[in-house]
Amino acid sequence: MPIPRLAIIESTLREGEQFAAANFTPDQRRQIAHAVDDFGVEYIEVTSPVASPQAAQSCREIAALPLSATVLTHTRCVPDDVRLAIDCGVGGVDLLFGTSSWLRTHSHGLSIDEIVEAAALCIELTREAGVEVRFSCEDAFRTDPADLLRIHRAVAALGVDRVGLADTVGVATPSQVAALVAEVRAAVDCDIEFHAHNDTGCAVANALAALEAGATHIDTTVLGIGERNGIVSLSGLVARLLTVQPGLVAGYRLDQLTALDQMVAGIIGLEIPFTSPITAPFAFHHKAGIHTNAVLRDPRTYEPFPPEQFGIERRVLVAHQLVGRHALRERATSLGIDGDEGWLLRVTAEVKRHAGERLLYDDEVDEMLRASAGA
Ligand code: HCA
Ligand code: CU
Repeated sequence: MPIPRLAIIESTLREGEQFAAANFTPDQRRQIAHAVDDFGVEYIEVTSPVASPQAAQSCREIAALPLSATVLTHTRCVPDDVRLAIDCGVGGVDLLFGTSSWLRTHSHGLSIDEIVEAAALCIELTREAGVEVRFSCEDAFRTDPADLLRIHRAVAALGVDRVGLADTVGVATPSQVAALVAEVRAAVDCDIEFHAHNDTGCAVANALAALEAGATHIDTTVLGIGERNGIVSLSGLVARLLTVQPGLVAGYRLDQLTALDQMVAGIIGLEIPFTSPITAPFAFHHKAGIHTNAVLRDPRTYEPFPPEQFGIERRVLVAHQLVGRHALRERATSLGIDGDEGWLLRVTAEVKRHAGERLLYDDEVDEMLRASAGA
């Protein structure tokens, strides 16, 4: 069954700020808000205004920007926090509560009924203000499923726009996510949001499992930054969906993804991780001769999707000992150099010999092609 729809809740300005290396200035927050808005996300989530006077100031500023996305803020189920959030002018309030026995014992000590009671008051306040309201269970996958369903049914009956499930410590497997989201899907009529941490490397896979089971909203951050090693990355979600159901991401400005990742990487002072889908510096570099031969004939052989849609050029690497003659032929042709098959075999052997001995650079290979062609 195709996934009926997707809305991205871009949380670089909330979950992303919880990343160890992220300390955004007000200017950087505005810059990020504009960039993810231009990319086309439906929602931008910002840090709770309760966090600090600066957070409140930024929340007001971002909420007042001329953005297409709806600005949400994260809020505990505390009436004064909700009042402040609404006063900041946001378009929606993301309420949350820790519902696992871990958090109920070691964090707030409340029973399920008390959680629903606290939520009810805040849901009412938010609805009265005429803005969107979501209620999410923190640590949903270590919460007794009967408790989770009871809470979600209760808040859905109180009129929330969305219920949320957070895999707060990144322990859920795709099949667990599919099963629990399907149970929630059957229990409520409202939208379902999923928030996945990446502690075990399953965040993106879990997001897909959630969507396939009926979730409608996925939380992302640029580069996946967040608490510990973060959550679903925007580029990871885009890559995942592109091979499954490209129509779901066709409306986003995919050509801006690399610049977006580069911008946030620059702000936090880190490189884009080499494992980052789509935007990693070598994501469309091809090396081994056995691959490059096929790639040069038809790039679909070794690419999940064409790089051109992201404004990225594929590269076929030639300065290494795994180089194949087809790659060198291509390189020579691009330099306007021609030669027969014997020449190609000789120059291939030469490149391999040099590259086996030391690090070789592209311009040295170009020089070998020129010199041997002229010889
Ligand atoms: C947090 C916890 C959270 C909330 C997710 C959500 C998590 O940092 O406050 O709002 O659904 O991972 O549980 O990010
Ligand atoms: Cu989180």
